[in-house]
Amino acid sequence: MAVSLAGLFVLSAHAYGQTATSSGPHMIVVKLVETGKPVPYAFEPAMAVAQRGDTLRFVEAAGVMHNVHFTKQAPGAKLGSAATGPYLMTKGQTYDLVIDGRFTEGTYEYVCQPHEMIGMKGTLVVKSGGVGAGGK
Ligand SMILES: [Cu+2]
Repeated sequence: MAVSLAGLFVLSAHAYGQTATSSGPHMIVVKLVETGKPVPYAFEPAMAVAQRGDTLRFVEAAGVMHNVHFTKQAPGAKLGSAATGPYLMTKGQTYDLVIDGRFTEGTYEYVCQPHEMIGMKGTLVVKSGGVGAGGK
């Protein structure tokens, strides 16, 4: 009983300042798709908005080699090895990127390295996760 009450408290603290339907960490799915137009491959959707604690899940949906490589990070961000994700090859394969303390608020841009030249790119906007999301 005490444990579940504590859990509820954490959830409601996280939801502070959010809309009623937005509570707790989210799984945000970005598919790596074959579109045919105007660029043959794309991140779908091309823009994702996340908060600290969310997970960005990239899903291989084309069966073509893709990855996620950040070309722009928000000031103060320290993605480290997460700046370049592993190659995804097989349909349904996923790559999860947790939006944790490595990420600061701001705008991030990423590309798929094999398809950077043909414009396969995406944008990630990280917004404040509310209470306690401050880093140092
Ligand atoms: Cu690609």
